[in-house]
Amino acid sequence: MSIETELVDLAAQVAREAGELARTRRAEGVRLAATKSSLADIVTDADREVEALIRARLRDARPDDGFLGEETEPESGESGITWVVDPIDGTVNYAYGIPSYAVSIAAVRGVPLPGEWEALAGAVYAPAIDELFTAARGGGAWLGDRRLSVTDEVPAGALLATGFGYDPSTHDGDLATVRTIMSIARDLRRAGAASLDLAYVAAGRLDGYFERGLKPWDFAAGALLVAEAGGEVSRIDTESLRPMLIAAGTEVHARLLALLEKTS
Ligand code: LIP
Repeated sequence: MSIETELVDLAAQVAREAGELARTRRAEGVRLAATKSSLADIVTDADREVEALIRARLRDARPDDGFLGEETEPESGESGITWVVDPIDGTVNYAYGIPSYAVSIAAVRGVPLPGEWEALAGAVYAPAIDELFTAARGGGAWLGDRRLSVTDEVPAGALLATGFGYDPSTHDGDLATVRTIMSIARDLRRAGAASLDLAYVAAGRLDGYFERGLKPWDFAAGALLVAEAGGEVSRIDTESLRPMLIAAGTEVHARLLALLEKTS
């Protein structure tokens, strides 16, 4: 068995178990545990409990790997592989009871920094609708047993998704970017979970996605899904505090990149 297959099987198994815990806690009622960068940037007890479960399962299975998660301290490992984890991506949706949230688990090799790491495997699991997206490097992207492919033709314009940060002072600039991007769009979606936006690009449910200021755990797994589904993923303004991530099929990616480079 290749390392990529071993890692994606483990990611899928842990994502499912973690997703079931998140779904159960949601049904029981969610408690706000704390706020982070702003009042809008929340963490719930479930976020912390789910990350603890994921961390424990991965440590039991692969004790020499590193861990980089949204809610706990990073840990380097000896194996050269690091797990990049968002226990509940779409936390605000989750807290409000909107079913658009996901467990995102990726395994990367090398320095665990975007642009330096080599993504080997990823799983994005949406427990509320029981959809598990997976990808292993070189093995394609999958929704269950259905192989995924990005779109390439957008005769009516591109169906795009984006998101906004928790810092209200960034909203004017992001909305100005949206205004520019609408010149190539048929419509825009703002679903609130980057990992699912990226999974939907991989599945052809969206023609493209762009967002500034994502954290590594928001996109580590979803970016691999898009690449393995034949799409392109790039980051610009990487020296800024809020790099821009772009993901789409080749034609829409080129159009997005041309427009977004002008606005950066
Ligand atoms: C969220 C992202 C979303 C973005 C939100 C937030 P979280 O991650 O998935 O795309 O627009 O601002 O960053 O905080 O739910 O893990």
